[in-house]
Amino acid sequence: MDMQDIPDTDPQETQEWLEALDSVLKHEGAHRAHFLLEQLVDKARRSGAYFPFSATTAYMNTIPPQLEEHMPGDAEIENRIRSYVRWNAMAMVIRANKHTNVGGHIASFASAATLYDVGFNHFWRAQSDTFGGDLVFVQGHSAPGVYARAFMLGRLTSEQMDNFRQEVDGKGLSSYPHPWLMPDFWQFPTVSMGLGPLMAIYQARFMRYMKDRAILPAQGRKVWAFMGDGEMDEPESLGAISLAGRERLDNLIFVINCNLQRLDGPVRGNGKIIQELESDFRGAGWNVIKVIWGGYWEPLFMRDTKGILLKRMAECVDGEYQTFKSKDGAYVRKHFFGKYPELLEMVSTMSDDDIWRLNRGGHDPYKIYAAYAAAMKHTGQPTVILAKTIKGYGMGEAGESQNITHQQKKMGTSSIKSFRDRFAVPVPDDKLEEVPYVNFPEGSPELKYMHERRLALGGYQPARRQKAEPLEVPLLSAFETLLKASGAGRELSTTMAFVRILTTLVRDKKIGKFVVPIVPDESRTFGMEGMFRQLGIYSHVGQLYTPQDADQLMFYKEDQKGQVLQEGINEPGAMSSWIAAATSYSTHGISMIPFYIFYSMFGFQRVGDLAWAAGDMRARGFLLGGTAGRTTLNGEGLQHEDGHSHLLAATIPNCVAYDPTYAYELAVIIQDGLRRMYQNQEDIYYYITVMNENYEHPAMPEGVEKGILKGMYLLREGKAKKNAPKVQLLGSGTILREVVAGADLLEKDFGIAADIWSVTSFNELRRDGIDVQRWNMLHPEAEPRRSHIETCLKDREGPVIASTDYMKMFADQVRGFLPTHHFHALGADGFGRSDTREKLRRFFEVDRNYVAVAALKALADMELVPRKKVAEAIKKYGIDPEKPNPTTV
Ligand SMILES: Cc1ncc(C[n+]2csc(CCOP(=O)(O)OP(=O)(O)O)c2C)c(N)n1
Ligand SMILES: [Mg+2]
Repeated sequence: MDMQDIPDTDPQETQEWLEALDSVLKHEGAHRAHFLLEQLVDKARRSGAYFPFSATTAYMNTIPPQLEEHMPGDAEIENRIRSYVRWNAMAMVIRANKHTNVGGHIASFASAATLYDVGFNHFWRAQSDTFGGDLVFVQGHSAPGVYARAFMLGRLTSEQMDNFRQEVDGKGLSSYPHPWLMPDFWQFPTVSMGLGPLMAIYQARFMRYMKDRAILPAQGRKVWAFMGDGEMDEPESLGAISLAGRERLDNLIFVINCNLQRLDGPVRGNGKIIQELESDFRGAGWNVIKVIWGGYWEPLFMRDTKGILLKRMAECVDGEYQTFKSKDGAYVRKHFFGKYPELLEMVSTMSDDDIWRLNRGGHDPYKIYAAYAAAMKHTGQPTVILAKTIKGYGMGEAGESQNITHQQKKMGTSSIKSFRDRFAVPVPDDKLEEVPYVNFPEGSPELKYMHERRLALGGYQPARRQKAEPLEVPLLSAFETLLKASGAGRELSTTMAFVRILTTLVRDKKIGKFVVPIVPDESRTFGMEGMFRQLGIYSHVGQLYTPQDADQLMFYKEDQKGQVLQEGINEPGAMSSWIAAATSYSTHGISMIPFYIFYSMFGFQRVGDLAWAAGDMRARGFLLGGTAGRTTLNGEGLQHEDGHSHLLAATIPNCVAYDPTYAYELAVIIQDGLRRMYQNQEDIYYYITVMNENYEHPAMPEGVEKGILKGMYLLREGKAKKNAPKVQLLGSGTILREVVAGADLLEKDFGIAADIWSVTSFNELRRDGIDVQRWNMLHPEAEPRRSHIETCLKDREGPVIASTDYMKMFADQVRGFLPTHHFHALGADGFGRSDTREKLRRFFEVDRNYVAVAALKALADMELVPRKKVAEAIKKYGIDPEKPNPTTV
């Protein structure tokens, strides 16, 4: 039973208890009152009484008026500024949609204007030479309001405003916050709902990691994240709040704009989103500040001695609250106050207009200021501010509180007129049609005020730093041991080679401390447990227990200065940590070098949208897809064997992906990645697959570095007799070794000369091919350029056979850029299954025998060998021609 449903069977007794409490509050304070109440509840529970748990408080503002910190500054001026910002935000959307259909949103910012305004005027400190700045995640659909303010401050031109959502010809403004598109303005992409809240939590956590490791000074910086109430239904939005609570991230402030609506309709028509979120966040250990009612309600609360108003407020559901604000004062009188005669009496002297003016907390700058000030001061917990607002505030019949409001991008002249009147914007009637931008003249008190407020807070926002001090990265020779042959009988996997590289890097005097190893719960899988002890696992509180393995060399060491981020079984969280580290050059002006290693199957397909956001954010760092390949992970199966992560990586334009085979290839790739990202400061990131199959590694052949980086190089020249038929065999990852074995079979059994090419990146070969093809198309009369793959193969004879441990589509990417059309791709299409590597390679038809058969068939198609040779090989290698296609079984 809810509190409000329990009948008061003895009001006099109730009154006595309440008076006793009042007296304690008055004479001994809130702490004492809290203590007594907890004692009472505890006593009752221990005596066997059943008290249902309630994580919610009354449907009131958390901060009572007498404890509100008063807003400094000039409220009148701020109000005028806000009105102009509102108008310009609306105008830019309407103007953009007059001659185009580019879309845009008015209603979201209309509901959030005051929430942003108070932040910009009083709280958000810019980054400067001496201060790191607060980080503000702006809600994606509120972007027009942020542009409007930047325009008034002279940071954007009216031409740019008119080019909202029209970026192609230059001088445009992106629809939403996208650092990729506006690299000196937006810091955080937020429009894919849920990612903003999740990334903000890890941003705050990473900021503390940097501080604990003495890389950043303690400056009391905050991460502010704005989000919609509908957005909170995304699992990503709430999924990490317990981490923020557990780690007591008091540098984090969420502001949830509870306008009660999402795109289609109410968020919780039959309930109350603010109450629901309050219990979620309180349960997760957050400080919750509800900003529900505006100041105009206060006289009514004073008269609500019997709590009837509060009861009415509590029993109303959000669907009703929304409907009230789509009507008028008379409707609210009848349907809200009208339910109880005492309430009707309470408002009897108020006009309908007075009733209509009863405001919501999220539209009252004083209440918002008080909430923000309290959040800034709160220690030991993250804070969430739940602000109740009205969607489409000020849009009147064109959208205020209406279900259609989210997508409203046009307003009729009469709605524009009432918008103008409501916010007193000086646009004459004959200009209304045009919806002109408004601004305060140079030297006006308002414009001065706007600039002064920002200067007092260190400068303008949003603003994004594009470069940091370059790092001095090690030369390739630092990884010398990996460039040499591993030696007879000394087998290792590329994962082990990677761990050696990482170990070398963390020991590097110049950049070692900037390296951030990140793992979900898989360090032991990757052989990285040595780093636990060596580097320590980051924990803000250090280690409060003796670890079970304390007597061992590589014990589980948690440490406040720990370098490893061990995220638990939480790939989205680990990815968000990686993003925070990979963008640290911008957010903190210090380049960090994150290496996030994970089960490749739980990479791109699990956190693909974050990987996309990372590209947008111009992240710089390394992602390592461990235990990669569909046939290489012995014995696992359908959910673990990755045959497509490279294709997913290819969808991200600035992600450079490699599938190396040998330790020296890995060393060359990582060294060059360090050079490109941290020395040259290119906005790219790396995805590298590493495998767990142990084998011997050859020494690096002379002069192959360039080829490794471009995507392919000649590994071995065909050895057969001079006039023998020739084939070009391409391979990547562990399957390259099957290709080598296949070449041996071709030479030994059929006298065919096979040149072997190690393809480190089909993705890069394709990008290069497309680029060259495009240039040649547009320069028909110029000397044609050649792609790297064409340069490699142009003077080589025979068909091309490419084999990988990924879907055939992976190798097939290069088909269009070859000098020959005789091309065949082998790959592991279909669901994985558990078995040994040998069996799986046979099953997926990527083993050495299939390499040989595919090569012979391609030669037969070119009439360079008779067809019967192919049949012979099929028989010789014990292949069943009637075996079903592995994709189908
Ligand atoms: C992952 C994802 N799904 C769907 C959308 C499309 N979308 C954009 S805004 C919106 C409604 C947002 O409602 P709310 O979070 O309450 O924000 P408001 O505009 O009300 O402030 C939706 C569904 C999106 N941007 N991202
Ligand atoms: Mg909403």
